[in-house]
Amino acid sequence: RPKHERIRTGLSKHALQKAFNDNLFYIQGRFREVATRNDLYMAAAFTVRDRLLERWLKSARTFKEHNSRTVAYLSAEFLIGPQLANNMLNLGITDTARAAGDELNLDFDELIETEEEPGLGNGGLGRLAACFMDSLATLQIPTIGYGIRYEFGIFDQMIVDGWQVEKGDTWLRNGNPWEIPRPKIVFPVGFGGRVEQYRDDHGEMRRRWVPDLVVNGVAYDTPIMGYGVGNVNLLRLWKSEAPESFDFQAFNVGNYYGAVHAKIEAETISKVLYPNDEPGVGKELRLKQQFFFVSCSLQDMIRLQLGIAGSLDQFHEKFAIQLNDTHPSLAIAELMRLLMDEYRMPWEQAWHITQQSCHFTNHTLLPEALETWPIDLFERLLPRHLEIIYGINQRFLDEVRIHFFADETRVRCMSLIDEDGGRRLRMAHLAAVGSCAINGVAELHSNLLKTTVMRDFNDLWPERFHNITNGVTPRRFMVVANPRLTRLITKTIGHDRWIRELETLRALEDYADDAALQEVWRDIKTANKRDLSNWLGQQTGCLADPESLFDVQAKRIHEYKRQHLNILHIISLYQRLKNDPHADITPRTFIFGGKAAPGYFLAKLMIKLINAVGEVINHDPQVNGHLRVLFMPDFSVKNGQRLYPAADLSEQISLAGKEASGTGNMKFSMNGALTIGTLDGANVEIREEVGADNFFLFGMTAEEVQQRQAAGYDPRALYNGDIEIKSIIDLIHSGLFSHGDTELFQPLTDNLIYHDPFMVLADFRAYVDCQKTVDQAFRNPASWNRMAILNVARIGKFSSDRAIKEYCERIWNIAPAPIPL
Ligand code: DL6
Repeated sequence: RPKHERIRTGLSKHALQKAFNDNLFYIQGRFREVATRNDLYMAAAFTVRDRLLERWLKSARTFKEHNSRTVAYLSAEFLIGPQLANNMLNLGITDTARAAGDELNLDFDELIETEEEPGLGNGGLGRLAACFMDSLATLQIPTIGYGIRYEFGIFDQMIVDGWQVEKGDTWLRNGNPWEIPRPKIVFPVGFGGRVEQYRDDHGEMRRRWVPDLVVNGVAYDTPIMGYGVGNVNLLRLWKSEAPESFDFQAFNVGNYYGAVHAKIEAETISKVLYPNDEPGVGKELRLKQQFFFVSCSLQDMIRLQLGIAGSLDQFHEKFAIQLNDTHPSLAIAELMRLLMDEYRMPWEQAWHITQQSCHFTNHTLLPEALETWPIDLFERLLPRHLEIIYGINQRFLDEVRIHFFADETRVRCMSLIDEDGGRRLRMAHLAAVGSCAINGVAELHSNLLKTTVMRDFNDLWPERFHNITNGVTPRRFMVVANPRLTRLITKTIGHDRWIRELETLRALEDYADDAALQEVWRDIKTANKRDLSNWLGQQTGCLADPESLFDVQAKRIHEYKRQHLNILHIISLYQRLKNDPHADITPRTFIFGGKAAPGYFLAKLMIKLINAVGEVINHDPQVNGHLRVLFMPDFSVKNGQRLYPAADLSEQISLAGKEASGTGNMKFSMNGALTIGTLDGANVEIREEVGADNFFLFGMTAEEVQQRQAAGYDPRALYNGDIEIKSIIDLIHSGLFSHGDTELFQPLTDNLIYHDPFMVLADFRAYVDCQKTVDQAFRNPASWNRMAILNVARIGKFSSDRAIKEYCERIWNIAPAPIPL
């Protein structure tokens, strides 16, 4: 082989060094003496990327030759996190690269730290998609992840005077070494216009869409490498651009500003990621985004299938399309349109192919998050799709009428169109009707899905409903995030197969009582806590004592997740210490992390309250040896990787029935944090797995929540009847945490006293009592460490590898296509 090829693909230390120097010189155009940190990072990233490319092309060629069945994972969000460390791990070159870097006098950790992460998601849903991409590649399942290449991802969060301040996320400003633009893979996407009737060449009457705006979607590809295998999959994200013809037409008629405006409008589509928990925001653009990426992705799949098979008759055998929530559910109408209008398929055949191709995952039962679109807006943007949806609805409702025999109430409830108030299109219904499988993301959530929001659908098609409990990748969230623990586990159980077979961690159970292991375990935790404390000290100016209990709640800030329940508990401890400075309380550091949607007032006020309480407590010499409250700014995948390994206690305290699954709960537990949690989402299954003795349970069950609400929940009675609750809320109200301002937090305190939609006060007593048990438990390091070891030993079920195997077997009917190394 020619020498330059070896330099691009070789895995030896020498090859890596040579490639690094070449990339710095020839790609970055820099020599070492003047190279910036970013230049060095880019050279390292290109060096790693080169090594992925060869395997990627081999994978692509093999899949094409074998016409392998392929998963098309459609998701409006992919929160993939930093790529450098993860790709080195998956390639198996971490140690060699570190040694190569040392010899070149490079600060390896600094290079990894330099990487800016693509924040192309809000939280759980987008991160799940990324974990699934990792597992799909590792399990050798041919996959294309399709999404949007947002120019601005989730905002960067700063904390100014205790408030969240949003800063634009300019993640692309220094270049993105992982993506490869594909200017030749480009598809037109229409909007607006009208539908025409015409007679085709065979004399048949047909309908076609004549949009009045067309934008282009250009592909940007990121290779996704499996761990320890030759397989590399593809993440294909679409960027919107104006077609060139566009400007020329306008220029020709002398409309220069019109041309510029149209260009900007086209490019706006992939400009910015929207928050998923802010009702009523940016509606029209969001609908455009959804249609844009779905249409590009389907046109791409059709191109691939025609290239291989020459016909679309077997499209559903080639592609298993997974709709990640309702955001891509327009795929159902668009695939129908493409098959019928562009490829002249009859309705029945197009419907069969569409329904057999599509599968739908629901990620939330919160009514405000269930997407609906006003019909008039939808019709204005997608008139032909509305016609098709009416056609689907008519046939579907005929089936409903016959199945439920003239039950018009069901017809109204199940219709794709909500006729109450303004007419709206129900996206979850469209997704359910157009998919052959529907799944929830944890046992409890899937059951609630079947008995509440999708009850009628479950009555009609019980065989379509499944549960696939979420999972997360141990590669990123254990091996990359927690190298100390990784080494200890491997040494203890004598192999590193656990990294791809997480269930084998069970072998750790045998050592749970081993005093020597418990001690090393604790040392590692303390070292991780020290690292976090140092980092937080730099960020916030406030240090934490690594010997104290690190009590962490990191997730989106939302009322249903109940960060305010946590704050009420902190204030209760503060009160106890103020009333009795000798009160016997285990020293604790409370750490919060998470972003609030920019327009979600109460969530932003919760952030302010956390910081305000922290400011008072951290500066009160009477208590600050016991309590600390820190807010980690800008929670992200990267910052999460700092938190999970350092937590002693993981706060999973949502109101039962509200958190579909949660995945942070899994990440904490696999790093040896014990959970304090309600019976919500995947907490239920985590507790089953790790054992009730190794989990701090409190609070109402989902059933009790329903009963209590049905009986008429009155938070005022709790406020008036429980002197501790009253004194805490009154303390907030008194202005103690707001420099005497008694109004600042009133929206929050009033909300708790008069509405309390997420029953914080109802669960308060149980939570505080449970925290007392935690306090006692932490005083016995041997038994605490034993519990932590057992958590890790029994967490195997929550690997995303297990989840993906279940999707493959139960939903997609797809087998691995191994690419030899
Ligand atoms: O399934 C991934 C993740 C779950 O773990 C969380 O419990 C759930 O809240 C989250 N759902 C969303 C919903 N967004 N929308 N629409 O992010 O999904």
